[in-house]
Amino acid sequence: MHTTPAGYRALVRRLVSRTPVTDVHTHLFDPALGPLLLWGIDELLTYHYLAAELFRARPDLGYADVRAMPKTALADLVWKELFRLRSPVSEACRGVTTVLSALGLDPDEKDLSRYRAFFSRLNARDYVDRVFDLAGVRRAYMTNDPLDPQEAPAWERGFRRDPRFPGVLRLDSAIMNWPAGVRALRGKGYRVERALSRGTLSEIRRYFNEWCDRLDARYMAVSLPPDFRYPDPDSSLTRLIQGAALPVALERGIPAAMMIGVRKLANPEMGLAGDSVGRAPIETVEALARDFGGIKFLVTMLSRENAHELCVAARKFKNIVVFGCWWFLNNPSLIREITAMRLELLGLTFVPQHSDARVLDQLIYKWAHSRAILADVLASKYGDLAAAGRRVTGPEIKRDLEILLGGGLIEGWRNSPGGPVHSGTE
Ligand code: RAT
Ligand code: ZN
Repeated sequence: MHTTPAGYRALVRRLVSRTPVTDVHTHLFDPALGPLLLWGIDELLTYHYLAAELFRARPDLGYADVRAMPKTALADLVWKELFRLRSPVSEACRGVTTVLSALGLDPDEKDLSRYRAFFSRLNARDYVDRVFDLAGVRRAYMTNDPLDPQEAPAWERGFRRDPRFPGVLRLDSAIMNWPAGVRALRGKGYRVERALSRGTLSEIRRYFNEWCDRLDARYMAVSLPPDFRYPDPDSSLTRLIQGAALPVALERGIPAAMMIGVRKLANPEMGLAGDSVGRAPIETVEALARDFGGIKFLVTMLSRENAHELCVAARKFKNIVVFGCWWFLNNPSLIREITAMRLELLGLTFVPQHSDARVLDQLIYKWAHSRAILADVLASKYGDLAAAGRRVTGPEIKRDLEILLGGGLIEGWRNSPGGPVHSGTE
């Protein structure tokens, strides 16, 4: 009889481990896009989360010197510093360890030669099957940037899609730091000016629409700084979101994802690893949800304080779907806290996690680690519920997990046209 958290734990763990996951935000690519899909030991070890940790262990190293290192030399150095000279206890290091073990490798090799030999025998397409299988992932949404010179040509030529990799139009390169995107947009044939005239906004909408078509984009996404405000007539970014991105989301009936709270290049020397965190005003999210009631907003926020405020906002606006424990929140202690809080405030109406994987193999550890926590937190909730008199059965747990992990919360939405939607008071 499963009536206590401990009693539920084994059952829920088993069911969670068997539920296929739809990963709603990754930086992985359809294998048809060739070298854009990263995988293997050298990519795992040079992941920007680990690059940041290398400088913690070796503050004597120069940023530029590390940047100039060949990838294999950098991977060797990371292995030595973070895995050999110290125990790899950080989450990003533990992740590599989990991956190696899951692949049947000894995670305690002195150097990388055996790992490299192992990966050299694999090919990307077969390896995608193997990793999806090991990670229990059914689909991994991509992050697609049409202004990326590495990525765009393949889309322009066209290729046979792997349906496990749905497309997502990422807006940052076009609209961040406007007029930074003018040149690239003009290069693609869009008649945009630096001034955000009606004509320019209409051309940007044309860019979004045409690329949503080409990617078959399931949603549009942007990452936003903590000082992003709405309304704000003086901000180009706000005007571009309000006058170009959101009208396209509304017209197409696709969600708009906002990832809020990143302070880009707080340390420019570190590149991707140099971004930091800041708390954002939740009022902005609420005002957007109120004024664009016909749009489903997928929202994740980077600061821990915002994680709580976002739950409250989602209780007020039915068109906010909270997703994932993003980046610096994607650590076991915080995932545990945030997941419990979300279950308490939102029931089953949120997407507990996304992987943010940049390297295919990371799906294995990101999902193994998150699944274990989700299972424990859920088991404790079912135990509490049993104590209150309601016993949840195995089939009911399976149903709940499909709701949480199956991707239905972000898919299948049809925006209703019309004015603002208010959820009213509770
Ligand atoms: O988590 C990360 O890898 C970050 O660098 C970002 O990719 C972030 O998730 C983003 O999508 O902007
Ligand atoms: Zn990301």
